[in-house]
This record gives sequence, structure tokens and C-alpha cells, in this order.
Amino acid sequence: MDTNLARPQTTASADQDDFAGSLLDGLRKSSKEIACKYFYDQTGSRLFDAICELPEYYQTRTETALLARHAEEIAALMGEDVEIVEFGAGSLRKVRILLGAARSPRAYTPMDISGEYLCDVVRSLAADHPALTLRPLVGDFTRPLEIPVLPGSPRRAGFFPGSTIGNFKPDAAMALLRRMRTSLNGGGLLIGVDLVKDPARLHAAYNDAAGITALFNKNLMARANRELGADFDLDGFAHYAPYNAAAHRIEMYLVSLKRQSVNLCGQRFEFAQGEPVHTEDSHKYTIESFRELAVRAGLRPRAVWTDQDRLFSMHWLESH
Ligand code: AVJ
Repeated sequence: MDTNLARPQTTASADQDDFAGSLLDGLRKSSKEIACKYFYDQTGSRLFDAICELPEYYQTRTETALLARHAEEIAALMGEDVEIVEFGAGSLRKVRILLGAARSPRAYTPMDISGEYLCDVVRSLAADHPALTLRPLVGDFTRPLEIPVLPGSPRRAGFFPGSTIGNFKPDAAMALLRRMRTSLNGGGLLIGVDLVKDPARLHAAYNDAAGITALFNKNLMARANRELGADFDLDGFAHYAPYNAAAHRIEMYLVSLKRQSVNLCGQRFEFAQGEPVHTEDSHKYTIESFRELAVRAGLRPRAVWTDQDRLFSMHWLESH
């Protein structure tokens, strides 16, 4: 058995079972919606990994290159003996770059809502970093975050890559940054943020030619069929992801292609022809507008890195 691999703990805030409740609530609204955090079951996490490899989806490769290029400088800002806490850890590919440069990191605490997936990826990280203390936490980082303090209470560095912050409306993003700040006990936060740019480029990233993003979007309904015995007709809905320039965000929908009804948990839901179900927002920022948001959350922007084409940004924010 791996000695450094703690069994993934389920935080008090874990709510994988809440899918049914959230779905029922969302479909009862006059503007139907499904919360985007439910994308990430095992299937959805793997589909998201496939999105990250798409030619149109510049975000992952741009951020990974930024991390690799500035790893030494980031490691110096984080300091020695740090506990790296990752919010929404996913595949762990990016943190490997950080861990490679970090100065005798004390521990790595990845948090993710997808428990099975987290188990898989943490197991393989453990094999590559046998001396590192790993503390996978299965849970929802949007809930109040109580991360148990390690012996010796090492300084924390938060890691929140991938522009996941973009899934929150600016006020909610600010509130989430505030909660993260609290849970970091005075440590800093390294956060990746997608930037505003040519709408055509943004549109292409969420409307890929291979149709993987459409599958990812429809996985919400496929998941309801698998887990809750719902009878969504996946061909009866279209993936639709326009860029709303006035709100600086991609909006993602599943649009009903016909008048239809769907059975879910013993209830019938009617969909009009052309009716949208909102599934995700992905907000884009300028470097300045994101810094303003961070300041409102009580964080101090200390460093920022961006690529030549200004596609993506990484910010180091301090909390003391
Ligand atoms: C993981 C939230 C950053 O908004 O770009 C990718 C999710 N949705 N394609 C994003 C996503 C459609 C992604 N985030």
C-alpha cells in the first residue's frame, strides 16, 4: 500500500447526492437551468480532459505553458514547506508542474467533487511523488471550506487553475475568492483566468468541430438518465454556446428541438420547441477587471503572467 496516500476523505460539504434535488429545482424554474458543477461525474471529467486537448480550446495549453515558463518564480513566491491546496483538482496535470518546481513542499491537498476520478489520479501522482503527503478531499469547494490543519500548520498556497472562477457571476466569484482567502490562513492564491478576446476565437473554443463540447454539455442529461433513471432524449436537444459580449461571457444551453416531455423522479417536465436549458456561464476578464475583483475580495494582486497573444492570465494574489 502507498504509505503517503491517505484515503480520500469526504468533506462535510460533499453533496454528490444533491444532483436529483438540484436538477428538480432547476427544471421547475421558469427559465430552466442545470448547475454546471454536475458536469463532472467520471464520464464528464473524461470529456472535459478531451476538451482540453482540442485545437480550438487554447486555455489548457496556454495556461500549462505559462506555469512551465514561470514555475521557478511561482515557487519562490510560494516559499518553502508550503501546503498546496487545489480547488477543483481535475486531472492533476497542472499541479505536477508546480510540484516539480516547489521548494520542499510539505503537502498537496487536492479537492474535487468527482471522488472516483480523484482517487484514480491521486494514485498515479502518489507513485511519482513517494515522499509527498497527499490529502485528497472529495467535496464541493463552493461550500464553506474547512480544511483540517496539518501538524506544524504549514503555510498554505491555494491553486485554482483553469479559469473555473469564470463559472461564477462576478459577485459570486468575489464571494468565493473571499472564502478561499479565509481557508488559506494568510497564504497566497495562484489563479488562472481566461481573458476577453476576439469573440470568434471564444466562440470556436466552445463550439469545437469534433463536437466534444456538445457531448460534454449533453452529459448532464445523460447523467440524469444513468443515475436517476430519467428519459431525456439526447437527440432532442441541441448544444448552443453563444458569446454574450455585453456580459463578457460564454453562455451554454441545451435547447429543446421539439415539444417534448421528460420523466424525472416520478415527475413530468414539459419542454417547448426552442426552449433553452441554461447549463453554464464562462466569464472572461481583462487583467485589470480581474485585479479589481480580487481587491474587492480582500486579496492583493502581487504578480501576473500572460502569454504573448494575451489569451490567458495567471495571477498571484496575497491575502495578508
Ligand atoms: C472548466 C469552467 C474552465 O468554462 O471553459 C469547457 C468548462 N465548458 N467547455 C470553461 C467548459 C465548456 C471550462 N471551465
